[in-house]
Amino acid sequence: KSMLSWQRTSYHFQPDHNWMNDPNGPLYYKEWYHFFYQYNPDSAVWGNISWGHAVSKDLIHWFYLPFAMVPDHWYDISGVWTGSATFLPDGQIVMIYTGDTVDIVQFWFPHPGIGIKDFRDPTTAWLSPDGDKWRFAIGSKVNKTGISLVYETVDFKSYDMLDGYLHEVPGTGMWECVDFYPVSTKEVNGLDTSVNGPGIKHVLKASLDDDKNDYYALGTYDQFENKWVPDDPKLDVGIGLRYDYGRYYASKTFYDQNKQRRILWGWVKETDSEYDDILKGWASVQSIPRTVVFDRKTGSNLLQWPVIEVEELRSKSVEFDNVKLGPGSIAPLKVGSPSQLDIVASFEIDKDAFEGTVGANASYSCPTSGGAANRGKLGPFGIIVLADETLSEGTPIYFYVAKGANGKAETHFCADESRSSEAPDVSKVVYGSKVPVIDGEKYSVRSLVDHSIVESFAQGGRRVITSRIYPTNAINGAARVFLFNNATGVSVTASVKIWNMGSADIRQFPFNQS
Ligand code: DQQ
Repeated sequence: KSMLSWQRTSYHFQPDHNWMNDPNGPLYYKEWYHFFYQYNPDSAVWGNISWGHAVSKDLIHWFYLPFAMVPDHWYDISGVWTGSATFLPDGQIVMIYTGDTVDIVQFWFPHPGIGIKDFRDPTTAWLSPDGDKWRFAIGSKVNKTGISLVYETVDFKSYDMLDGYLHEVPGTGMWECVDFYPVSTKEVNGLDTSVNGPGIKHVLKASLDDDKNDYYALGTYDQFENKWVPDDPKLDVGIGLRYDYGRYYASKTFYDQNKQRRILWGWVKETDSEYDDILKGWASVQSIPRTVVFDRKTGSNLLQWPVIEVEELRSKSVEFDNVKLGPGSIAPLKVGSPSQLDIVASFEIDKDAFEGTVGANASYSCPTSGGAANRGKLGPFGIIVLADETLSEGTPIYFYVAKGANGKAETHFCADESRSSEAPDVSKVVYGSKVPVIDGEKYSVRSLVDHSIVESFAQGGRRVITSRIYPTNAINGAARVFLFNNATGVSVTASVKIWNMGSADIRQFPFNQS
């Protein structure tokens, strides 16, 4: 255990020990943020699923509380699965969740054409157009078509299924952990789940059981027809945008009425072996909660950003301004606490060389183009985190600009895990996607580094990549940070600010203290 103990994160939420998965029923109530999570009280692998519970004043420092729910009724005896919270006008809170019965059936309201095991994870409820009924969605599938169904209720005791589907997308398989919420196209504040009307789009998110990623799409919700229609059918749920192009699943938002914002939680799974998880005695972390807003610049994306409270952990900072990086160069950055950092970096590529370059790896794609070692005319360039002195280990987070013969440029944002660890039995892939870069914008990235997790946000949160990595040399104080430019055809100018990050205080609630 001690050999692997450095892998524990210092400012991400995780239980003291054992297995955790999906975030459940997050909410703000009587001046406390409440967080619930799928939890196995007995071991570091999935099973005996109960609801763990923790509270916080700031979403960073937490007190663990006793379990909120354990499998103790016939309808959830095999597990208290994922669910969501709804506030009623009289101040009551309703939690609706999926119960797993003795024969591993997710008991709810049987529906023709739908398998009894393919039916789960109710959303937060919203009000029907006339305001007298509650509605919520669940995820399911019919053959290989992912679907979402909507139920209506007055009292959360009896329910009617509405006709048809909220939405369906062929070929996407089972939809888990559906999320459905409004975003303002005009203002930066978040919206309560029941809000609809002009200047509002609705986000529909599904966690695809088949490929274990969270896909969202922007669209319009017709509450009278109870149908959601994507803005762009090519970017529909499950075939278009992801919240995160790394390790991230079963996410869920809630409206924080305290600060008028919508906050996204997501489960970050281990990518080491189950054997290592048992040795460590724990598995999984939650991402740093993120605020979610509509990207008014592109009109076609969400922006995700770590909640402002994480900045409370920032301490000493160092700045490196206008660092010139010639083609094929690398520059070490001296930082204080290299395994706990908040890094903000921006890059500009030499204008004349950029414009003079025509046709540069137009078919580039992060997952398949050979990672940060593959040099092109206009990329890759970026930062390397959790590296050791000799770069035998390190994780490059980078941009790669591709340019078609027509002179049109496209930017890719990637994270390359292939040299992140010398340990056997850990998954090491190259993550990433294209990212829209608007005229006048620099290439910009923010990375939160916390021992074995790196969350990276490009272009103000238009694209996000979470990496779960297990270095063996680049640990604690031995880790290093580098800037690099592996492009062959351009110089890059980088400006970077790096903060040391303190640790979050996460412990049992002191019940015995007065
Ligand atoms: N995890 C829960 C289910 C959900 C799945 C069970 C997603 O409710 O569909 O632990 O990770």
